[in-house]
Amino acid sequence: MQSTLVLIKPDGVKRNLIGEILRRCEAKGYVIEDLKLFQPSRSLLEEHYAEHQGKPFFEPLIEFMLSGPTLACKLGGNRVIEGFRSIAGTTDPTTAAAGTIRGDLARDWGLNVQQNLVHGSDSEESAERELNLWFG
Ligand code: DAT
Ligand code: MG
Repeated sequence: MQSTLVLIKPDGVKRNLIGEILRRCEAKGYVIEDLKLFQPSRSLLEEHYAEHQGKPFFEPLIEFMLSGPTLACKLGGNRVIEGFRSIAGTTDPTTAAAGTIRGDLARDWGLNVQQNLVHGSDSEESAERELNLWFG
């Protein structure tokens, strides 16, 4: 069994999409192993997004993630890391495929950061690091 970190970002929480997004995870067959709704600190977010430090969208991304509570979810299942990213869709919500969380439920609001509802770990190494950060 594998586990991944899923975040429902502040846009998803504010838009009352927690139920819809978790429903899609469960309907796909993955298992919710832990849940935590809270406002992460700047230092947690900077560590979480460390790979993007120095990029032009880094500070807007952190500010967006500080704009309200996030739901952190430990999601489990065989190949869930790959599988959740597949049901989430690609990063840019405008072009994310229909049928995915981002493709069906998100769009570009014309802000300088992509408000794309969810985060999912991108590798086993990231999942272990991120689960420790958010649930450790
Ligand atoms: P993902 O969340 O699909 O793994 P990522 O790790 O490359 O994407 O980027 C993290 C977040 O940063 C992403 O969900 C939204 C934001 N972001 C990424 N690229 C961006 C860009 N070119 N402009 C604005 N925001 C961006
Ligand atoms: Mg990423």
